[in-house]
Amino acid sequence: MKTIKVRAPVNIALIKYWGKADEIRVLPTTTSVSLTLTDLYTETTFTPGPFSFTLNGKPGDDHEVQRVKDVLQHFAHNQVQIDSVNNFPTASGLASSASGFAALTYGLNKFFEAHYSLAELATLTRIGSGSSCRSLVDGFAIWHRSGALTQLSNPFKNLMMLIVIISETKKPISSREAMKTTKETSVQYASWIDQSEEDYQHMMQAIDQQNLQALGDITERNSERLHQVMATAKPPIVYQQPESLHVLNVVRLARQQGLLGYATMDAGPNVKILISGDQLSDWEMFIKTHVKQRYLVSRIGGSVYAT
Ligand code: 2P0
Repeated sequence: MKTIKVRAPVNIALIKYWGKADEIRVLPTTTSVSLTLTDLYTETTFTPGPFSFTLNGKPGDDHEVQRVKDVLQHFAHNQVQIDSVNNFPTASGLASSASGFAALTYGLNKFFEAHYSLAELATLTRIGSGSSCRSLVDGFAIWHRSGALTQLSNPFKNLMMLIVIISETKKPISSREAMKTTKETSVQYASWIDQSEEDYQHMMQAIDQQNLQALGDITERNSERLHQVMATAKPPIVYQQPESLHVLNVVRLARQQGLLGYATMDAGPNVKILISGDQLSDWEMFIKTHVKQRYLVSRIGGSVYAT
């Protein structure tokens, strides 16, 4: 066994996953669709030695260590030092657990030479974080209700993502807990599932027709409905902050002025804007003029790999 290093990109869902049909096997109630962010990633180093886990240079807390062990127990060995570093704010709705677990599972497979197939890795990594399976493939990653993971190549060559950082602090409620509460208590949950299925069908058409406007409209509406269904949970779950709503308005304003871009939000206050890369400088200028928070820019694409 020798030291290896693995890099896994963040993935951002355009059709969101929000609830489990099977909590043990981590099967989703809806099919989700995502793209990876080339420039936002987790880099994890695997070194021979007694088990240890650090995240961003600090020993992982009990909860984090337990989740790592939940995945590690599926390998025949456990003698490994795992050091994981994110190049972006951790746990603020930027899908750090997805890139983190994708790197972990893929890396353990290489480090221990376990030879799990992609489908097996997807099944394993879901134990740590459901959405992490989507960081294992390039292009559009589709995580089906059945649990299967498929991939569609991305025909939109010029997509980028601009991420407005509203907050870098840890989220008040974990996605795992929040989606469970939403599923169990929101009267709108059944219609969220139905609508999500429709969104998925329409998105497949938009990708097939290379229709960026349709892709963006579906993305934005799916995200809006995610935050609506969360808000109808008991107690309500609210990740959006006033500054987030301001950025959503700014995106609408930019569109009225001819820019092409669509907003999506996850389990945190940050706003991700899917844009046409040839308008990057116009978008940057627009955001700098209307928004006081800092932002990150990433290219789209790529999947987990050993560096
Ligand atoms: C997504 N999120 O599709 C959705 C949208 C957050 C909002 O998947 O419970 O870490 O470990 O399976 O995958 C974040 O949740 O949750 C997530 P678990 P996960 O990207």
